This record gives sequence, C-alpha cells and structure tokens, in this order.
Amino acid sequence: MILLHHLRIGRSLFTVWQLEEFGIDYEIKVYHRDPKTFLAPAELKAVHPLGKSPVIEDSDIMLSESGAITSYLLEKFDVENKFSPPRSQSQEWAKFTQWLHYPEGSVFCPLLVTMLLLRSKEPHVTLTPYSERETKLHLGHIADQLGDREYILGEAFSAADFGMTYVVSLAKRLGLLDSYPTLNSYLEQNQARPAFKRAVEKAVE
Ligand SMILES: N[C@@H](CCC(=O)N[C@@H](CS)C(=O)NCC(=O)O)C(=O)O
Repeated sequence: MILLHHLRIGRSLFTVWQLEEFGIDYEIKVYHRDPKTFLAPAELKAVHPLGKSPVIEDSDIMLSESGAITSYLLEKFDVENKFSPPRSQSQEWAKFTQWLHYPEGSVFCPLLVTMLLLRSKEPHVTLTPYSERETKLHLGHIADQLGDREYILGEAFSAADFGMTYVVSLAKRLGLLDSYPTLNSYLEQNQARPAFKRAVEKAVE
C-alpha cells in the first residue's frame, strides 16, 4: 500500500489526484504548514531530509519529487498505458516526458518568484522584469500547446496533465490568468474530473 506524506496547501494534492485517477490503494498522512512561516512542520523532516511534500513510501522505497513519483506510479500501475504512451512509441513517449517535466523544471520558478514579489509588495529591479517576462512566456507556451485541444497531449488526458494543472492553478491563484481563456477552461475542465473532486475531498478537508 502506498503511503503519501501530504502537506496541506501545495502540490501533493496533485499526487492524491493521480492516486485517485489510477485507482491505487493508498493512505494519506496529513501535515499542516506553520501558520507564520508557511513552511512544512519538522515532522516532515523526520520522514525525508528535505522536509518537503509530496513524499511517498511503497514497501521498501521512499520517493520525493512530484515528477519522479508520477513516473514511478505510471511504471508500476499504468500497465495498460491509459495515462502515458508506451515506451515502444519512442517519439510520443519522448514528447510526453518533455511535458511531464516542464511544469516543475521551467514553469514553477517564475511563478514562485511572482509569489514572493507579491508578498514583499515592492517591485525588484531584476526579479520583477524576470517574473513578468517568464510567466508570460510560459503561460503563452502552454496556451499555444493546448490550442483548441482539451489536454496537453491532445485529445486524451494523460499524466502530463497533473503537473500542468498544478502550475496553471498556481498561476490562477496569483491572478495571472485573466488574459488566458484557454488556461482557465483547461483548469476548470480538469478540476471537474471525478478523481480530482475525490482528491479534494480527501486531501483538503
Ligand atoms: N520539486 C519538488 C518540490 C517540493 C516542494 O517544494 N514542496 C512544497 C509544497 S508545494 C513544500 O513541501 N514546501 C514546504 C517547505 O518548503 O517547508 C517536487 O516537485 O515535489
């Protein structure tokens, strides 16, 4: 049985969503952020040296990093390739891998800088232009990739949509989606999935 170490308010909600979509048996251990610092509690450091979430345990393996957790869950549980192209389709698989890693690898950093700037309320000489330029670049890139299609790989939902939905939802929270109707629709459609709703019931309550 998978044990998910889940920190309230953050990306591990999207790991709960995956577990729900995949139909995997799992348990959740919930942690709460420090109300003043918004950091994870020390208990999470007792689980993993970084003290961050998500972390999963499965028999004798412990894994951090949301993208790596997705790859692990796919490898072990998505035996019918419902959520990713098979490796034998090398080009489709490579493109899938690119979109799987893109949210955490490229999109999250400018969103985090934007979030920190909002907290400080003062513009910064280098960080403000960086955050404006890079968020526009990446949100535009995601909107272009979606085009008229429902999901990041096209017509079918895939595991690349988990991390993408996370960064788009964060952009929404930061008030960055006003000029991106495509991203708003993408978010609404994914958050309306029954598995997402179940994840919210289990992880947010
Ligand atoms: N790159 C990691 C990031 C993990 C991470 O920073 N998680 C945040 C929650 S969204 C966290 O645990 N923050 C609490 C802290 O830094 O104390 C991943 O993709 O899993």
